Amino acid sequence: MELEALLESISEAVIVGDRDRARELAQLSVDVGHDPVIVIEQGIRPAMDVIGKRFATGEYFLPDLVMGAEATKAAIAVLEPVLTTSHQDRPAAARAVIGTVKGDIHEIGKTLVATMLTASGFEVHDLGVDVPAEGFVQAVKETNASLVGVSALLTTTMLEQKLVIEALKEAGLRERVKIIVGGAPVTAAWATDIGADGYADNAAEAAHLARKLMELN
Ligand code: B1M
Repeated sequence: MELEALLESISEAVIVGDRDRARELAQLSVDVGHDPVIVIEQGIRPAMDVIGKRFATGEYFLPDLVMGAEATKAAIAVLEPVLTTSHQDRPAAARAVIGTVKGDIHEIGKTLVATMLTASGFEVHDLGVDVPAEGFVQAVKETNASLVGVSALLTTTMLEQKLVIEALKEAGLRERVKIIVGGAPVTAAWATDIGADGYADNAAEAAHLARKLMELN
């Protein structure tokens, strides 16, 4: 299947929440050798935006969000091994901790960033979702990580990103780590305002930024 047609079909499968079709199309994209990053960023992510917009306008309801997320996760489960194996030969670049902030259970984007960081050679400790500021502090202490990734998907929870940075400062760890932030409502201006070291719009950019901040590029 041509890339354009594949992107359109996988997008449609995610929008209607057809998990089996999404998985099948992801497998097809792997079989024909399409770039998984393109499939995710140009096929799946725009589909999630459509779902989000339909939810916001009342056309879709919570179960539709859940079904879209399930279809996305099924597709990504097929694409993920390709993302990680393509860079497996690189030595561990640095240690990173990543999580979605307290009060926020959106995991898909954060997990993709974790995957891309792993693919870029980072040893990644994924703290999961709904992680309080102290959780990030504790993880930095325990792992001696030099990179902290903080994801937030809600306009209400993005404020928590600021609290994570403040907590790291209070714990005397701020100078030891580079902090990157991201998630749908997050902007570069917000990252600057809260004193983060950088912002990335997507998982591939996040990995690139992380390597740059670690002076690994
Ligand atoms: Co929610 N949700 N949701 N949701 N959800 C949004 C975010 C929303 C924009 C939809 C909408 O109304 N238009 C809206 C937020 C509105 C706002 O804050 N202004 C919203 C809402 C309102 C809610 C609830 C409050 C709904 C309710 O209960 N009434 C609720 C909140 C729950 C909570 O967290 N406390 C809720 C729940 C859910 C589900 C659980 C049903 C589900 C998540 C399932 C899961 O993750 N397991 C869900 C989903 C699926 C979405 C949308 C539709 C899709 C999110 C997604 O997975 N996108 C979303 C709409 C949207 O984003 N357009 C929406 C795909 C993913 C690949 O993209 O996560 O953006 P994304 O990640 C990208 C980049 O942002 C970036 O790279 C990723 C890969 O390219 N990135 C980083 C992400 N983190 C990064 C970190 C970095 C760098 C880059 O550095 C560390």
